[in-house]
Amino acid sequence: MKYLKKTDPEIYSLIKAEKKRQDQTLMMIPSENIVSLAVEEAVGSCLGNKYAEGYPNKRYYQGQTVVDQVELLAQERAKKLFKVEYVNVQPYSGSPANLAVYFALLKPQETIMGLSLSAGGHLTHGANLNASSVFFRSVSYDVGKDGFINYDEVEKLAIKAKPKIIVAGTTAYPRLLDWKRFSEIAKKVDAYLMADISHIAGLIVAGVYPSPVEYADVITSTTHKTLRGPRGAIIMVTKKGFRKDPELNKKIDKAIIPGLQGGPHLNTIAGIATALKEASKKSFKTYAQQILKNAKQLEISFKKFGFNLVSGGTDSHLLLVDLRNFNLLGNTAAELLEEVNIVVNRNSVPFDPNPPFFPSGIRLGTPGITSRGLKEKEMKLISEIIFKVISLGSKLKKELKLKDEQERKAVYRNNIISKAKPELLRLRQEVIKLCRKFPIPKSY
Ligand code: DSN
Repeated sequence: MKYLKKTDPEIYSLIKAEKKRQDQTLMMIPSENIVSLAVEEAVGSCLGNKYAEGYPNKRYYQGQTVVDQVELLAQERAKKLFKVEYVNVQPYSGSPANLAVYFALLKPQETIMGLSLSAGGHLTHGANLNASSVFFRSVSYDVGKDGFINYDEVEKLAIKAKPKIIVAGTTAYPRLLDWKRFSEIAKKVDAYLMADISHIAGLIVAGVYPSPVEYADVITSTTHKTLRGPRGAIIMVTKKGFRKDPELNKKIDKAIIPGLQGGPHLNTIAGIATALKEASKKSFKTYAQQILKNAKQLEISFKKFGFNLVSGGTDSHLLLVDLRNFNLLGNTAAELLEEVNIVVNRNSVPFDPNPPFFPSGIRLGTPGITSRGLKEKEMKLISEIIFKVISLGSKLKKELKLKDEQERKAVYRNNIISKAKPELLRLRQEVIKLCRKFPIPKSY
């Protein structure tokens, strides 16, 4: 970064600081991951200078000979890897991708049906205030008391609400989705089935999580989670989708441009193409298998330490921990863990008595730490550190006689953190030592 250092030392030093933070931190937010330097180079390349509104061989500007090839390559790689008929690689990220599908297939105020935010759905699956519920009518299905989606309830709701699109997708649901059952329900009410596989795309292409390709009509995905690419998204149409609606690709292309977006970010598209090439390697399958093994080990260790896991465990890369038996808010737990360089996010749990800003749980996952090469042995150590931190927080909250309402205020949470400081500093050194032993890889 010698040019950046000279031109803009402030931004240069902020990037250096963030690099140091990432080097010394266990990245356990399940939607985050670490791209290779090859992907970083593609994203930082001169392709970002080019405007290319339209699609390959049908653009509105001149000078497209090279970028057309970039976009076509990304499309071909995605089609091959996901085994689908058609791919649009232009969405800027997951939210615009989902909105584009709604825009393509629905008239204003027609109905979409998705998993509720509180049960682990995404904002764009019809949550309050999101465009998906402002411009369309939205109804939500939930999980049962056991933390699993109850497909009989989904079916009942679909028959009642008659959605035009059923969204099968999650951001905080640790279990497998039953694509077949979703497709049967969609067929019954003549809805499109849209699978949002943002979290699990990498697991699907590696063959360690069931693919929705046989069952969904349309599939959306971000490219930066388990798929380990740059921040972006893709929309895919399956054979089944084309049988239902032969115009699906045209409708989606039109919804992206001119519907929602202008020029595609070709530097990102090149980064997506490179990540797809990396994900087609044999080593990526081993990586994805290890993501699952690591999550399973966390499940086993967490249970041993008395943590309550939503749904009792995981079939994927993520776990949702309900902290009510530790009498600690997700905020306090996540802030204490950040002090020891373990970064997770606070998260609502199903039927959470607390509001989303002060939820009762934390969500964590294994894609980022598996990219560094950590395995089951290290998961045991990490869960032990997490247990020590959270039980210390819980003990101090009791000793300080903090009421639940007080815990919502940063000043009181900081009291817990400052009392815990000596132990937190010691544990932080253990985490840094682990990070040094497993440095962030430059290539995959
Ligand atoms: N914000 C992402 C996540 O953390 O799961 C979803 O878009």
